[in-house]
Amino acid sequence: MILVLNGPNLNLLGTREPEVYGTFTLEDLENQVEAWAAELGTAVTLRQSNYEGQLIEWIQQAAAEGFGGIVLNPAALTHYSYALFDAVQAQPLPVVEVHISNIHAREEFRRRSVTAPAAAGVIAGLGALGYKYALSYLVEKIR
Ligand code: CA2
Repeated sequence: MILVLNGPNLNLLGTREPEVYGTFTLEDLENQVEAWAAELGTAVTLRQSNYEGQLIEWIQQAAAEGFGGIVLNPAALTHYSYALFDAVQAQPLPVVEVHISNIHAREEFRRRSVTAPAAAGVIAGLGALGYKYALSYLVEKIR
């Protein structure tokens, strides 16, 4: 069972900046991720929050909830949240950090991820497909 977490403002997907984030909504993304999970023979739980503390609590509790891995798009928290870094670092599950856009091809402040060093790996710039590849990695890793 894999936990998929999306951070602040990702509930706004599909409402603007389609050239950066595509035209899909969060609901479209979540439906697509569920379909990919079914193809991979795994179950997913999808959550989104605009609150750093909520994401931290979900990460802290994930192993006890029975998840085997986490796909995490920390959104803008990526670039400054040492609290999120600590939460990822302090828990035992493999975490794949995913970004829809190529954060290295955008503003300077997006090029740094403070959370990435605590992750097993990072996928950026592949759009929604990044979630599929992250799931695929975790299914292999957890098996
Ligand atoms: O590319 C990604 O997935 C990001 O994590 C998305 C974050 C951004 O702060 C990161 O630098 C990169 C932002 C998500 C906000 O998405 C919106 C989409 C449409 C309209 C408004 C916000």
